[in-house]
Amino acid sequence: MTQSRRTQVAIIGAGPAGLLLSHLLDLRGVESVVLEVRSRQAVEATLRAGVLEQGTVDLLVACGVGDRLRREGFVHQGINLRFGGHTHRIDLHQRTGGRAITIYAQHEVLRDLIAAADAAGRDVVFEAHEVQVHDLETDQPRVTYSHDGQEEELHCDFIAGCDGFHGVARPSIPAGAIQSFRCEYQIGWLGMLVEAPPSSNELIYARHERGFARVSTRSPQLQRLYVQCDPHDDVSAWPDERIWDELDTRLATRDGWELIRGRISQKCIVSMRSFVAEPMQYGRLYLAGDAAHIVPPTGAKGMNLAVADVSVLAPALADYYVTGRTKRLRDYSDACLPRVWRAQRFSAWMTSALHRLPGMDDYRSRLQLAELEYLVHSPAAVTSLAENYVGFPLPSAALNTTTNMLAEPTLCGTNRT
Ligand code: RFL
Ligand code: PHB
Repeated sequence: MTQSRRTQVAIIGAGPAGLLLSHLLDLRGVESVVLEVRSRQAVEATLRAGVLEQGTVDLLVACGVGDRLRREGFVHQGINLRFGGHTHRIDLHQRTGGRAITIYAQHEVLRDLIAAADAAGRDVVFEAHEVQVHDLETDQPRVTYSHDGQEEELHCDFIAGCDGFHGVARPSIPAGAIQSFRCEYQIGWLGMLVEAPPSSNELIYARHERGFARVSTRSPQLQRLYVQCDPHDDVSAWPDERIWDELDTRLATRDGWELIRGRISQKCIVSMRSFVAEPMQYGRLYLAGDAAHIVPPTGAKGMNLAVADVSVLAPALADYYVTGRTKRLRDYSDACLPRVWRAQRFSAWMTSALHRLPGMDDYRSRLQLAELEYLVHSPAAVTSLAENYVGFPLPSAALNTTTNMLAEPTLCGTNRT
């Protein structure tokens, strides 16, 4: 027999978008249930992003989940571009009036958000299978799923599709109701975790004839390294010796800089693509994060965009419960898309400026070098790179995370516009 229950907002996906949305709603007195297909252990262990924009850090701190991030994250005031055997430091701090990025792994952010959900007694259902959304065009949508062999039905006022690029929310929208924009770059990144102290104090983005390479860090004992590869490669095509050879070649400098080696503990390959769904909503379903848009990881924007989306969606939903008005919800997609496209432009530009793209001939390779030479010698171009890389501030309303819902009349379940 199907078991039924009710919440205000059903959230699909316990990634950064879903877990942060649930947290921000809770602070505003709005109830939610998060449904996640994977186990808690898998969610807390999956390696992904590492670069948090200043605005993301500010929001996580303002909403009370930033203590460990502030203690354990590494604040970086610059990044290095390396090409032609030379390294050029981009001073993010100086170029952006004191802003910076923080290196703190995505799964650590998720651990902090899950701990906050536990502390607040919020409902996060891990291993929720066969999730399906229903009645999106009505004001009483539903989500069905199975959990522990039991069929479940969750009635709600709104559904947030925070289930990533391969989730179920976006494909549930009728064909023709949203427009998709996409680009496949036909290149991949092989990412590894290396048990060794950092080879560089700040991230290195290297452009080389043989392809891109990147040096990042996770802790005083762990490095995160990437090399451009064929997206169809299997990791078995990349034994350790090949990885070290490629990294040494692509990262070589004229001043004898050396990459610190260590045991490679994980390898995985990701394909570079860009995607945007417009609008990011349909009926009572709102898409956020990778469910609505993805970027190649070169610009380190994906998780930051997921955070920016829910920083708009949470107050819009809360506003509905306080005032009964749906205007901010109707405007959700329009409010998010300018930032999404700005990040698309920047990520596509950084990807094409630093990678060996398929079909790239000698002429285009020289143009790429000329672009980078211009960039590092032009204060205007450096400032443009820096302000995009550290990210644009979130709207100030997003940082006001403690709207006192209890002081206001609650119109839960009504349909006023
Ligand atoms: P996520 O993180 O994919 O979370 C979606 C969650 O939904 C679950 N799910 C379902 N649950 C229930 N039912 C279903 N049918 C479901 N289908 C899926 C999934 O299990 C998952 O838990 O999406 P979200 O929350 O939108 O967050 C997006 C970010 O994860 C992503 O954009 C970033 O990781 C991208 N990214 C980076 N972003 C940054 O801002 N800075 C970085 O430095 C950065 N580096 C990276 C990256 C992504 C990378 N890869 C692996 C593509 C580096 C790499 C290598
Ligand atoms: C990472 O540390 O994993 C990382 C850093 C910069 C990027 C992407 C990923 O552009």
